Amino acid sequence: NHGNEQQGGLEELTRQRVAPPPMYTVLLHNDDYTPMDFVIDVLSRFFNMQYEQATEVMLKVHYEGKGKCGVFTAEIAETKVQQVMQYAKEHQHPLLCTMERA
Ligand code: TYC
Repeated sequence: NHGNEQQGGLEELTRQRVAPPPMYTVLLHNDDYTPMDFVIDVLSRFFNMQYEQATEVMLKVHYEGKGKCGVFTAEIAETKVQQVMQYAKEHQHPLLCTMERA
C-alpha cells in the first residue's frame, strides 16, 4: 500500500515497530500462618530483593493484605507464581502468590 505510506498513514507510523508486550504484576497475599522469615526468603530467592527491601514488602503484605513482588511479561510472571507456590507447598506453608494484568 504505497499510496498510504507516502501519505504517512497508519502503516508508515507503525513501520518497523512492535507493540510492547502485556505486563503482569506478581502479588503475594497475607495469611495467618506463613512465617515472616519465610516470606522474606521467598522475596530474596525468587524476586532478587535485598533483605531490607524484602522485609519492607513482607510487612506491607502483612499489614495491608497484599503486595507487589514485581512486574513481568506473562511467561516470566507465570513461572514466578509456579515457583513460589511450589516452594511454599514444599515447606507446608499456605502462602498465596498470584498475578494480574499490570
Ligand atoms: N501474616 C504472617 C505472620 O504474621 C506473615 C506473612 C506476611 C504471611 C506476608 C504471608 O504474604 C505473607 N506470620
